[in-house]
Amino acid sequence: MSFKINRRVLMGVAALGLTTTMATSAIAADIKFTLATSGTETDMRSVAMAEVFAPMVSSFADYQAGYNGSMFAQGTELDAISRGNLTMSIASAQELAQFFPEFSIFATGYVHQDAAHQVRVFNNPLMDPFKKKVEDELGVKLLSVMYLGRRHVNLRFTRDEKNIMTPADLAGVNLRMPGTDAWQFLGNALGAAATPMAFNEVYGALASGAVDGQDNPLPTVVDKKFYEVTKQISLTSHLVDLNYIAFSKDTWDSLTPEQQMTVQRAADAAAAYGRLKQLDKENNLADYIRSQGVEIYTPDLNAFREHVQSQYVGSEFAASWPAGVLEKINALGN
Ligand code: KDO
Repeated sequence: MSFKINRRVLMGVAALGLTTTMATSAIAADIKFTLATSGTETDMRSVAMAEVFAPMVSSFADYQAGYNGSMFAQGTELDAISRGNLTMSIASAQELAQFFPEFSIFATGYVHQDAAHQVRVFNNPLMDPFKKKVEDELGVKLLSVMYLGRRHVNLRFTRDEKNIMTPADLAGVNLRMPGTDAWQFLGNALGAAATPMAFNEVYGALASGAVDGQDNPLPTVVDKKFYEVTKQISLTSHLVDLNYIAFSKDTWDSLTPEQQMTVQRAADAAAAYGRLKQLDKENNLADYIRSQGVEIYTPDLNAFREHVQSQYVGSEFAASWPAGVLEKINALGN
C-alpha cells in the first residue's frame, strides 16, 4: 500500500517535531546543575565551569554557580551534595579525607610533581577504589581533576625581618591553612603553627595581622589580591594542589546515557581548559606580584621537602594509605 504525503501532512509533521523539540527544551529547563565554590567568579576553575562546562550541557540542563562560599560554606559542599541539596562542587582531597582518610595521600606535601602528574594519577586504575568508595558511601561522583597550582608560603612581613629559607624559619609563624585536618597537618609539617580559617576570611586576617601568612598558588594571590596585604612569597611549592569536579551520583543516575557522556566530556573539557589557563597564569604572574611590592624568592627546597616528608612517615595519615598506592603515584611521576 502506498500513500501520497501531501504538503498539509508534511506541515503537520514539522509542527509536531517543533512542538516536541520545544517540549524537550522546556523539560530540559527542569534539570538544573548547581555548583557551590568558595572560589571567586574570576578564579580560573570557576571560569572554566561557566564558560566551558555550562555551554556543553545547556541543551538539557541549566547551570547555576554560587561563588565565594555564598551557596554553601567552604568544606560543607560535599555533605550538601550527599544530602541532595547541591549538584556539584570543586572539591579537595583534603575535604574528602574528612570522610575517607586515605584521600590524604593526594593532599600530601611534595607528592604530586606537576599538573600532568595529577592527570595521570586521576586517570590511573589506582584511583578506581577511591572513586568507587566516594560514589557508594557519599553519593558523589568524581568526574575530573582540576589544577589549582603550586602552593607557596606567603607572609605579611618582609624577608629582611625573617628569611623563610628552611622549615626552622617558620617556627612560631601563625600560618593560616584551610580548616580540615589534612591541611592543618601540612601547615605544621612545614614548620609553622597552622591556624584553621575559611578562604573568604583570609584577606581580612592578613590585613589585621590576625595571621602571619597563608599558602596559595600565585594565581590565587592575584585573584584575591593577597599581594595588597603581604610582603613576601617563599616559593616552597609544598603542594601541587588539585581539586575534583564532584557531581551528585543521584543526579548522574537520573540522566540518560547520552546526557551522562555529555556531562563527562564537559567536565573533562572544563578541567583541561582551566588547567592550561591556570598554568599560563602561574608562569607569568611573579613579576606582576613583585611590582606590587612583594618579594618572591626560592628557599632551600630540599630542606622543606625532606622535613615535610619526614613528618608524614609514621603519621595517622600515612597509616590510612592503601598499601602500594604511594609507590604507584611516584611511578607515574617524571
Ligand atoms: C584555600 O582555602 O586556601 C583553598 O585554596 C583550598 C582549596 O582546596 C580550595 O578549597 C580553594 O581554597 C578554593 O577553591 C578557593 O580557591
